[in-house]
Amino acid sequence: METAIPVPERIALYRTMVRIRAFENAAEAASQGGVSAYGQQAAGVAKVRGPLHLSTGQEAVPAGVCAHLTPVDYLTSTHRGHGHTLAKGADLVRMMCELFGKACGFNGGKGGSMHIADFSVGMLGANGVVAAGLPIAVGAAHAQKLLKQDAITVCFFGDGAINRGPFLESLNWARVYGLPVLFVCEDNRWSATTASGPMTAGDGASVRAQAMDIAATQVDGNDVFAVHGAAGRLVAEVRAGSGPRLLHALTYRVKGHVSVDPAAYRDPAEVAAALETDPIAHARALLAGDIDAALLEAIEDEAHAEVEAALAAADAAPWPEASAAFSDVQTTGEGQWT
Ligand SMILES: Cc1ncc(C[n+]2csc(CCOP(=O)(O)OP(=O)(O)O)c2C)c(N)n1
Repeated sequence: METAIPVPERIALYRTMVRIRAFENAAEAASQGGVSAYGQQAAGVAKVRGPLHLSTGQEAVPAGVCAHLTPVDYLTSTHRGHGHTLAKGADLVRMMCELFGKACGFNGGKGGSMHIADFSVGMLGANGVVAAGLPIAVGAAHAQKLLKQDAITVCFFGDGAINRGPFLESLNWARVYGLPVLFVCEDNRWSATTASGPMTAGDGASVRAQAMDIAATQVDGNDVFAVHGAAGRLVAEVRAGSGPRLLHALTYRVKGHVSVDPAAYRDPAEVAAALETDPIAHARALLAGDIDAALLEAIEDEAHAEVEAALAAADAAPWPEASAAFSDVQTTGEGQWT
């Protein structure tokens, strides 16, 4: 373990992971018609509609990386962005409201899971287009450089995204202009229903970055303390003016591609082996010697209570006004209800 991390920071990392897991479990249950991930199933009305891409089992990556960021740093996310958004400090109740389609959500209830953004904490947006966050991050980092800001940009993307053109274009641009950006590849070994390995030439994100003269580090993405250590070193370099860096975090997508995907195409033995490396259980084991188990349980209880309150608040919150349907969307003419 990275023993140099002070106890309060290790507890904070644990809390971040537990909050992400609690939020996603509850959102998944709500999408299936359950009122709570921890209570009984409800009558069956789905409160969350539309696809949910869950980051279950990947919580250590956003927790370990975002612990080094401040609200003025920027972050771009993916279609699997709940963890990134929460770790960056976005309000959990407003996130749940957005998933419920309510007016109090970050996008007034019109965007849902894949469009959550919260500029007040530097979270520039989830994105349903694979690899689309990369050029947005580089643009944001270029603005930071031109404006001579101290802040940096962090860009999360999946292992599938490295096979799309924007990955090459963005890393090239960032290196040529020496931009303050940390690229973070969350390598969960799957791209929707396809295993990433057999469709990826070479050794993946870090090796491709090095080929473009961008220093890269590979890390166990299920060890939050290792991620924290590696990300801390890279973030410090980027802040000091090194130009871009890349963190390649090896993790695993525990659930299906989306919440309705049973992932029957996977070998059960592969999933079972991955569950053995669950990042929350792993952190709990590493903390056991130094921290009272009762404190860790209290952190989990707090997270569950916070999420239950968010579910209740989102359920009770008003729907958007019909008149809001055409606000904050692209103008393509005189849209109106007929
Ligand atoms: C440009 C584009 N192509 C295809 C899709 C369909 N799609 C959605 S997620 C996904 C897999 C992405 O894999 P990865 O980047 O590894 O992220 P992960 O889902 O594993 O987090 C695909 C192919 C898309 N959304 N955008």
